[in-house]
Amino acid sequence: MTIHDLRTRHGDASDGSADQVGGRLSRVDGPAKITGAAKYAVEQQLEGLAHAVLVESTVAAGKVRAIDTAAAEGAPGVLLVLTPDTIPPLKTASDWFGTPPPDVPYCPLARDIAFSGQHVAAVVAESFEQAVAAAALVKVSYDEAPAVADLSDPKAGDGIPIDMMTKEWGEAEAAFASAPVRICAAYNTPREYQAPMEPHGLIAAWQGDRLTVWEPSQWLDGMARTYAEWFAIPFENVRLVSPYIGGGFGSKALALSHGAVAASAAKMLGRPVRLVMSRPQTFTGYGGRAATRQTVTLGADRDGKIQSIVHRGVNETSMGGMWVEPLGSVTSVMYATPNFSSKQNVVRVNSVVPGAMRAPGENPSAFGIESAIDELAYVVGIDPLEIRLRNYAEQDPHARKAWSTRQLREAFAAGAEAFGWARRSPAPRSMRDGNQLIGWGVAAGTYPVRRAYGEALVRILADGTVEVESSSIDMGQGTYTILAQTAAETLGVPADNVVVKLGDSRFARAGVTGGSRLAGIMTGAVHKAAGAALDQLVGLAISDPRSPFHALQANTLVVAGGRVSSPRGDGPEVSIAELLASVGADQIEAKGDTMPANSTAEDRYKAYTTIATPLTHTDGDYSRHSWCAHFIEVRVDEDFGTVRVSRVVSALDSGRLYNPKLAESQWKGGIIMGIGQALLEEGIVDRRHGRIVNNNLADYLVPTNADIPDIQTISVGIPDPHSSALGGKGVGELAIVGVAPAVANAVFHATGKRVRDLPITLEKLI
Ligand code: MCN
Ligand code: MOS
Repeated sequence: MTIHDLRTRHGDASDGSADQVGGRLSRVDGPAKITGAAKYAVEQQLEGLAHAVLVESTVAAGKVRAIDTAAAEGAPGVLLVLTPDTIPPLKTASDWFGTPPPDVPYCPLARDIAFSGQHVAAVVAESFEQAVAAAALVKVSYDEAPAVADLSDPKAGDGIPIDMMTKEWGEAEAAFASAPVRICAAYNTPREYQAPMEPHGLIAAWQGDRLTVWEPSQWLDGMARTYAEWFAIPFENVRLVSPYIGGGFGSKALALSHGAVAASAAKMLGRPVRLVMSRPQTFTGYGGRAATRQTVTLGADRDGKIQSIVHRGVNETSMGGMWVEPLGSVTSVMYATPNFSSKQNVVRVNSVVPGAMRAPGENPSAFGIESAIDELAYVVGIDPLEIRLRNYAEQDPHARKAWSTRQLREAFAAGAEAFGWARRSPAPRSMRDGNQLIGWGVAAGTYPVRRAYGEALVRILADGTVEVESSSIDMGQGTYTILAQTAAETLGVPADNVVVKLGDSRFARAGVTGGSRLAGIMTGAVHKAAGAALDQLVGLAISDPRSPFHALQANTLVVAGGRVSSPRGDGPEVSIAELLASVGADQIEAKGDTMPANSTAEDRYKAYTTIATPLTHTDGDYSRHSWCAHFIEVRVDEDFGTVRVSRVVSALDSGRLYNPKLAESQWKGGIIMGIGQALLEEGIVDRRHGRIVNNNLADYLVPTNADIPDIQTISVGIPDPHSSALGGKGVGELAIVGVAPAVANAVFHATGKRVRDLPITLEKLI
């Protein structure tokens, strides 16, 4: 059986629209993944493959005094032991904004230690097992220095103010002081980790001064740029290959130091080198979500109308790197308030630099404001849903622009109806089932519509099938599927006749898959490329003297179901293959992109290899966001304090959906991740060594099927022409935003106990 045979189109069988945008086509890559036919990056079988294993720092601060490699070098199968002294220096690469880097050498193995888990050496051997065994023989000694373990470390201090995060209007402090109702509380979120199924890893191979890297990647063009700059070779000389990715959740967008180690080793040996991180190594190979602290103060009148929001936030960053988790992002747009002030600091600690994890910023931000407004609701005695409607922001309160679309009122209404919110008894501890306390909570979420650029190539082959090529990626979101639908709809062919090829940097280019922007960008680019290919096809059919349509003198033709005919139904009807054969064309090819028409080659290079994108979500006249409302039921065991989420209804506005089946799956994935965040996930720091103790999937808990009830999602979006070419808004990150506060609010309703520190574990309830 070939991969193609395995592709089945069982969407809703009754739904004939699977060939179109908006249809419920099943994942076209699903069968290949499930049967094992899909080859992941490190599964490539290459001649002469050698295996690298990292040696990591066991202290969180200080200097490497010495590395004794003698035993490792003498171990069976060992080809190379790399240390800061033996790995050739690379060049420093530019950051993801494309800022020109300083002309200083870059060493991916550290002498100066800034966190436990930093790479200090690597062993390369004939087999993986030999490399693991030899890595254990590398003896590293340190001059250890005192470390700042985490945010609560007394040495951590208040941190550095990030002025660009300040958002202020009105007189927030004064309005708070004079408000009749005042609440003030602190909300904390711990370090959390992306924990994708597939760990970080790669295979690097050189042919002369050309480098091929098979590596799971959310950004082929950006990572290719980094590799090219490290090794001082032209961008075109690097090829990144990443057709399948076992999840990323933000962790796979950048080339990281382990990649530099593997590519250096491959160059030194003249052999391809594979390096795969162990699960514990993934916890420090790329940073997870930064730990955060927020204080939210709300001043309101007795009807629950907000007069003032004063918000202060802090997030962890590393000693040498800068990560800002924008904590005021939801606080500043969710509710109407005449007075507002939000400020943020970052605190340097001895950890890997934190990174992007599904809805960075919006996620913890919503935990603060959506918990705080629930607290306000109880203080003033107003239903938590009603108080949100009373403070509904009719326009973006920060940007002072109209919403492009905001179906949040509709989301509250649809969610409440489906959940049965009207039957909620308001008092905490007033609903129970035996010894289970039942709580119902609500919270809203939002995510901005980020827009950038992408290009696609569409090829109609002689047999009438269609190929779509793009260097964008599918890490599970459904890119393969929605791009097949887009090409199928635009060209008038069945989606089964479209083969989408992604994940190769030789293809037409794309920017980063982050910020839930890829679907909007790439459907736009494919729509444009397919439209251009269709124009060529119809043009040929009308004008080529050999075409069966030539005599018709038509000015347009219809292509549907892969067949070409005249709009009036007179004249012939032939397949695309027959038409191409009649005019002697091998294929038709067209490129489409979403760049401004006058863009230069340099503009394009920048657009695809950096995140310095000019299109903010508040560009022009509108403020663009996705919105959602989560209604959650929890059951809390009165004796043991264990919390189970027993029911979830979420109503979401992501604009037009390209594929409702996949959007629902994305939303559910986000909600599940949010339940994990609410109840389970927490990187636990060993204060003595500044180390994450639970750096494995047995101790770092994520939800299993048994933790997750049926989840109902309701789409309330309408097409949003200001957000994307085809009217969709972001889906991938939206649904995680607001889940944790909805759970916390439900736990308060069940127990009368407000937990402001995630996760909500049983000891916090007793
Ligand atoms: N979609 C849709 N209608 C829309 C928008 C999107 O039907 N209007 C569906 C499509 O199936 C599309 C998917 O939702 O493929 C996601 O689209 P979009 O919101 O544009 O997000 P991206 O394609 O840019 O994906 C990135 C996003 C991010 S930033 C993280 S983090 C995340 C996420 O997607 N990581 C994921 N979802 C993930 N899903 C899986 N399985 N694995 C991850 O690592
Ligand atoms: Mo998503 S955290 O923007 O990759």
